[in-house]
Amino acid sequence: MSFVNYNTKEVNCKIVYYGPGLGGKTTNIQYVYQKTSGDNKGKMITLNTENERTLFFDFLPLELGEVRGFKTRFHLYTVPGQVFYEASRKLILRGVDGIVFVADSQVERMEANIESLRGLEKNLEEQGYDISTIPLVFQWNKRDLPNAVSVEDLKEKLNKWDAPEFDGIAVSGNGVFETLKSISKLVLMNLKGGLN
Ligand SMILES: Nc1nc2c(ncn2[C@@H]2O[C@H](COP(=O)(O)OP(=O)(O)OP(=O)(O)O)[C@@H](O)[C@H]2O)c(=O)[nH]1
Ligand SMILES: [Mg+2]
Repeated sequence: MSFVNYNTKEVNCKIVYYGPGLGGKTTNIQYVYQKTSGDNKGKMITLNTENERTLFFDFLPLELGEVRGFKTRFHLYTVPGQVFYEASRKLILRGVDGIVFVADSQVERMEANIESLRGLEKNLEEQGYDISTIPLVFQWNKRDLPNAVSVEDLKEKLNKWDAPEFDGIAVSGNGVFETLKSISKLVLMNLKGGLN
């Protein structure tokens, strides 16, 4: 749930990057961090295992301009994708305003994508959210790899809600800002009616 401060005219929104382990969630927000100027970003916080897997979360605060005179601040989080960190994922989803599902296009990760998405649906439901109404965007990541399945296949198996979707090669930044712009727009549209 976004936090609106009417005294300081600020809005804080929470965007969570969700998806299977090694899908490229951390790479997405690292790229955003690298390409955003210092005035508009805060410190990126990363809690990793020694082999660079996300242990608890990554966190990046961003300022993305004004909407109706309110300064908008986005807090980007990633969840740890490894299967056994379910409790952390639940915690990180609390108060979420928008979700980027980063799918791994590789054929051998299709089951992991499906399982992760199922987990997301369930975790949202437990917190009283409905995946069909919450702002949601898909990123088909790792399009550069030879074992990537077709986008049609990913769409059919994962995007039942016809949510916006983008091809990604997060290691080189392809699709990263398109994805972020799309989700922030959806979140702000959801919120706009409430800003007066
Ligand atoms: N070839 C290729 N590799 C990628 C791409 N995006 C990310 N990677 C690589 O995939 C590996 C995992 O990326 P991460 O961003 O750490 O994945 P994650 O989703 O945060 O993983 P967890 O934290 O374990 O959930 C890294 O070695 C990345 O460099 C991509 O588009 N193409
Ligand atoms: Mg990670």
